[in-house]
Amino acid sequence: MLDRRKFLHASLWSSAAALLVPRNGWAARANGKPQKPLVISTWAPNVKANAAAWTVLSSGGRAVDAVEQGVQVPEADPKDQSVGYGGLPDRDGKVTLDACIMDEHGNCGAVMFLEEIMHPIKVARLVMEKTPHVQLAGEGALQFALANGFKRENLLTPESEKAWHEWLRTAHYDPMTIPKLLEKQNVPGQQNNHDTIGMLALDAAGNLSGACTTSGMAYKMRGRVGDSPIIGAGLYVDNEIGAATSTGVGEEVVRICGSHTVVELMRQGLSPEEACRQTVMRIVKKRGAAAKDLQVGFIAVNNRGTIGGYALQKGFTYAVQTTAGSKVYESKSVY
Ligand code: SD4
Repeated sequence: MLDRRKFLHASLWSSAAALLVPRNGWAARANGKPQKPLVISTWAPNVKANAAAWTVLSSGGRAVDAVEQGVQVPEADPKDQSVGYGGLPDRDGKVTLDACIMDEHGNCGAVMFLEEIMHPIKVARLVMEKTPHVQLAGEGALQFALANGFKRENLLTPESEKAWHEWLRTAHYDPMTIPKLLEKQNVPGQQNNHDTIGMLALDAAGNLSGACTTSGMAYKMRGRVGDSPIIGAGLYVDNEIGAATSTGVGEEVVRICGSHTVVELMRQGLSPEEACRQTVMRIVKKRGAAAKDLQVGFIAVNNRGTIGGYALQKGFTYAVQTTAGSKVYESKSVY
């Protein structure tokens, strides 16, 4: 994966697009018709994930298949230290994964605290389709994956192990200092650790789905589960209205049922960007001055293909692909 800073610098067109394109109106405005198909993901480097989703969407496939395909790109990328293989471990040096998926019918599945499985999103989909449950965790999720033909793999790369050993020198957990530590260590491809992929798609039939997958906050306590596999927090889809997903400090997102809140605000008539902004502002209201030291970002799409995003801090980006091409946006932010 490209270094994020280099990626943004290299993609001059992307920031130009961000300036030229009205963030609220780009996708849906053509002839007043819904813009579809469409895929939107957290973080600029996920243009590659969008491209994988696009192969499904552009051939008339279902949104749920598109997001499942798309998020497997960072899951399998050893250089992406926030998702799947190569993810930064917990404080005990173990890579533990969280993922969920939700389709246009409100079906959903999730795995959390899952170890040694490269593609947690595929296991989440099987939870959705093959079990009477929504969520499987830890050992049970692993057993379910193995029973369904998944292979155990070591997901801790030498680079992530090295970063963990560096962290152990202080063993101080602070989500906002980890990015600085990684920069100091010059870990390739890693500018900050808020890099969960949340992906939302609107297919040619007008149906919405979403997926979210992560290795969670680096150096978290063993057993910690964030927002990403929690339906309503890290992801929510309502085919009548729209869909939303999040990245950042999961505890803050869970406290406000973040993605569900975004969708409910869109139901009240807000644009995706304004719904994301008002949801972020709930964190500001609850946390007061402490919000200045946190990062949370949301992206959303409504069922007409209008997109939006908003974050607490500067630096949050999102990637969009439509029939008009691929674009990267820098999100507006509170601070
Ligand atoms: C979590 N939301 O586990 C995730 C963190 C994140 O890249 O976005 N990491 O809280």
